[in-house]
Amino acid sequence: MSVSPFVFLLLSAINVIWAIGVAQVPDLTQMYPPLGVSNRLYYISKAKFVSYAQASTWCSQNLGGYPAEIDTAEELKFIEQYAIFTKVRKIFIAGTDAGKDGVFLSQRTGAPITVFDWAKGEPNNSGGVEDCLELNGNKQGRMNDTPCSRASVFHNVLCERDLNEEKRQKMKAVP
Ligand SMILES: [Ca+2]
Ligand SMILES: [Ca+2]
Repeated sequence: MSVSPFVFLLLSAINVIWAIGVAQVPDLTQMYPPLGVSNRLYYISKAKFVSYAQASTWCSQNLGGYPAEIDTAEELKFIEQYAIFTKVRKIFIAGTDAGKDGVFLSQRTGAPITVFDWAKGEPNNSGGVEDCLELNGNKQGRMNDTPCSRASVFHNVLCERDLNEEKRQKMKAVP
């Protein structure tokens, strides 16, 4: 049986502490094994949420991250593999086109999302209410536009914490 190199990047609790310097032992029963690469940490919740806002809160309360923002094609390829690994069907990531249909911006920073890998037939803004983004772990990890909040639609969330960005911000804060 061949083992993908991807599997070796999945982190144990000890490695999460080492990688991001969290003071507390992360509760790994609440998430799929976190994934670490070049000073960035990714983790998918086991909990499901009916709104993006709830999902975003979960990210910050668990390991201090935010719903993952896709910045490059490499990053997208990487987290698609993670989504496929977990087999989770509906996974929130950052991005909303509530302002202008088809123009996706990060909820956290307002920066445009420019890298996409849509599932077949997407984005379709089904029912005119699909303003958020998800990855489908059952469709090669590809993207779909999905409702940001709907009582009957449950999403897990893929969170990201970027230590490079945190370091840059710390340096900027020094007078
Ligand atoms: Ca990112
Ligand atoms: Ca859709």
